[in-house]
Amino acid sequence: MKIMTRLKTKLSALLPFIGLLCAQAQRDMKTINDGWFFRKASTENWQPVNVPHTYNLDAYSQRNYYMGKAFYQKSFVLPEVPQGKRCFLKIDAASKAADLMLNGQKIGSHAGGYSAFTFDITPYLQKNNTIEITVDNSRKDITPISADFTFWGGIYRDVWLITTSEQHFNLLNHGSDGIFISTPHVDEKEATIEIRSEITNDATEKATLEVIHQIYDPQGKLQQTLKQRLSVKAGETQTVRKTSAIGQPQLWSPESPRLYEIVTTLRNPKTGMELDRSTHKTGFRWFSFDGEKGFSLNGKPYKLRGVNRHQDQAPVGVALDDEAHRRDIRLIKEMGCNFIRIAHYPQDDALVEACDEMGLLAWEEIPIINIVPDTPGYDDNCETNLTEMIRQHYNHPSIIAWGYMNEILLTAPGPDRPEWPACRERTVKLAQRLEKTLKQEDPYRASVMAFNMTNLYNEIGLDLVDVSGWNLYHGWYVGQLNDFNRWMEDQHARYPKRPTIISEWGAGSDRRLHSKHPKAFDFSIEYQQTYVEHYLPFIEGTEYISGCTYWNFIDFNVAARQESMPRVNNKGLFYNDRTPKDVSYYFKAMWRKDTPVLHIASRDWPIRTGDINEKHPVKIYTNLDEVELIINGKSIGKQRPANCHTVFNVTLPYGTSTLKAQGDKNGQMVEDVMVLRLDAMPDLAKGDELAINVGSDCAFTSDVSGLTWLPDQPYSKGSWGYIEGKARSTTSEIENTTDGPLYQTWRENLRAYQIDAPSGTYEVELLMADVSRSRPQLANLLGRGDDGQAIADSRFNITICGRRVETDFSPADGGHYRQAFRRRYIIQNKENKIDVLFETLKGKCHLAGIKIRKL
Ligand code: GCB
Ligand code: CA
Repeated sequence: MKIMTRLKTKLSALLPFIGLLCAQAQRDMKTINDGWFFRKASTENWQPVNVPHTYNLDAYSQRNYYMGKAFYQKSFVLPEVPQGKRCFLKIDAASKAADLMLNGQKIGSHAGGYSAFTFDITPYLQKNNTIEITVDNSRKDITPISADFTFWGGIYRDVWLITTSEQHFNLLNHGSDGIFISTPHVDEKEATIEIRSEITNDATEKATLEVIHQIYDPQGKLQQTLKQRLSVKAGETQTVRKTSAIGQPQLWSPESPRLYEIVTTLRNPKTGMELDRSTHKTGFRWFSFDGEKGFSLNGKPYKLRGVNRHQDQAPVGVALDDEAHRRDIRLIKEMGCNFIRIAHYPQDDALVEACDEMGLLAWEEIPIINIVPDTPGYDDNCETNLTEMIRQHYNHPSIIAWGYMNEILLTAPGPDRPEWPACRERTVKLAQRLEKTLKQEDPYRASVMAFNMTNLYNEIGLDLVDVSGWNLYHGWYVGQLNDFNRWMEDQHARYPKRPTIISEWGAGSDRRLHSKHPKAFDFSIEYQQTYVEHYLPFIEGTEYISGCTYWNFIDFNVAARQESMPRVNNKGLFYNDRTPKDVSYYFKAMWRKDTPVLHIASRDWPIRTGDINEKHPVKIYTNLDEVELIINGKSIGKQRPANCHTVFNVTLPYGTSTLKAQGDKNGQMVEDVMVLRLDAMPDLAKGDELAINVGSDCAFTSDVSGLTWLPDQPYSKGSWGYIEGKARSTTSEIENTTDGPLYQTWRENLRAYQIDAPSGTYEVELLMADVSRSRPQLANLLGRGDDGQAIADSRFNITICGRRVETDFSPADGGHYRQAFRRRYIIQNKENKIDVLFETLKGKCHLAGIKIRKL
């Protein structure tokens, strides 16, 4: 094989392994992330890679990203095969499934893309070693099988080589390290700590051993030492349980995340030699969920304020280094969150450790989403995934809840369908099984599930979990904003004892789209703001709601999603590159009481177009009582914000203006400064381009050309606009353009588009797309804004300034469905107006955009 010879020439690079395996006693851990070779099953070409690695960067450019097998290989040399030691290979995640070989022998396999797994590789080691791992992200028996995110394939977390002595803590327990710390009881006066450790003796003789736990307080002072001797037969694993009381525990909370450290060592009591060692952190806190009173932490009512977190970031997908995970927790904390839903799957250890250290309570879950399939092996795999998640992250004090199903009835057949009884039975049976496992594994945390907008969850018994999470998108996918309040009020009236949390709520936004009249599904920055400004006060003001997690922290990749930014779910409070959207400062203003927040919310809309007399809204997000706005050194006045925001409607000079917002918080002056630009309305006489986003209330600014397409308007004399017709829209992807949103809105059945302009020669450009054949959408899109069908098979004539430019024409001519196109016509305007007349022959004529320029 070609690769083998190539690998052999790299021997010198692999020498560090030798040192590792010669180390004395104790545990030796190192990553072996570098020096791998990779190929997809679809190609013969090996390429050198490091892990974390994903083979799905294609998800950034195509809907049908690669789903299938891929191979990873790495070779290394040992000068001598280790004696009296054990070697383990630990992989923090390989999606979705992995088969492992060492030196041609199978060492095991793992099913599940989001948790770690470990194998004892000692028996297979020799002088020259080759690890071969086959990864497969297409397996249908492994959850998730359907969901609104990309199933990134690859070894996308760390790979570890761990060497221990022959007596060691059990590293073969579902990816954990065999040490489990819990705090079954905590109050201000006293806490109980329970430490369970599993000790394995891999030697050929019985061993007398000693386990020692040293508990250090947050200041690093040794508080207690717990010891136990045991004797373990050859080849056996034994469990030692130690329980102890800690007086006056220093409590852990998001506001003061005080961690105790527990150093666990395994010794030979005769020689005193240390055999193994592992360090963990724990924290003392207690909590409860209540149907009337909501959540409480350490005995006090405590609103959970959080976001959901997907992990991906362009251009690396999910192949993230640890510091990226920690950076996210820092940003989430800074916004004022005290809570995170680690959704929809277990995430990197670095993330959960950061939650402990920086102070975020956490809900972590496994990805059982949309429907429970009737696939052999699926349920068993779900249970294993749940067990792995709990055992791997058991010791983290930040975690308060484990989840195992998300919107599990979303794509299930409805109760009126013949398949329903079987599906319902399957779903409830799996939930019951997982609930039981969860409580056996961890009786000290809450179980939780996320429901979507139907009461069926309660009716069929999926309310078996401790806490009902509601994913509610009223005012986005369905209904009006107020339906959200009504939904929760109705739920609470019906089930007053059920603890509830708003596990998802969110609206999409696209920096290129802006509106003074925002509405659901226009993807404007302004609608997302309107949406959150409605939801959050209700959540904050309603005692029985334990709290919320906004969907989502970031704009994240979904290869199959369409909407305004294909392949992106743009409900983020931050862009995918982690720069904040203005809206994130609303949360910060609402949630941070410890620091003044003052933010001019126009970073996402820094360039406006309009007349000199026109009023422009300038929104301020703040937690101050009063704010003054100063434009170019001149005060516009003071306003008192309500609901953490206020809007100044201002006129601006053309060009750039410096905006300064200022106020004081307890005598401390705070200010925020930004530059805003006002461009004059295009003047055709001067050769400006007049570009109009026909059929939309949104201004659209192309991020390629920087040109702004103005919102549409009805025609009035001396101006421009449409004559008759109806505005429509679609969420289907429009291809062949980077300006998709322009084409996703159009006006149909218009009689004319008219622009009053001085006589002369003009170029008139019409923007169109055949949108009649929309693509099937993801299950999540509950059908808002898809009007495309209405214009199927339309044919029409177009006449501009008396000249027929298109006859019996259809945007679908040539079979270019959903393809954007622009056509430019050079015309003579002799009557001080450009009128584009439409004459429908069949169906409905339509126009998505128009651009005029005088030559
Ligand atoms: C949901 C899903 C989540 C989606 C979200 C959305 O309810 O739980 O996975 O991404 O809605 O944006 O549609
Ligand atoms: Ca349009």
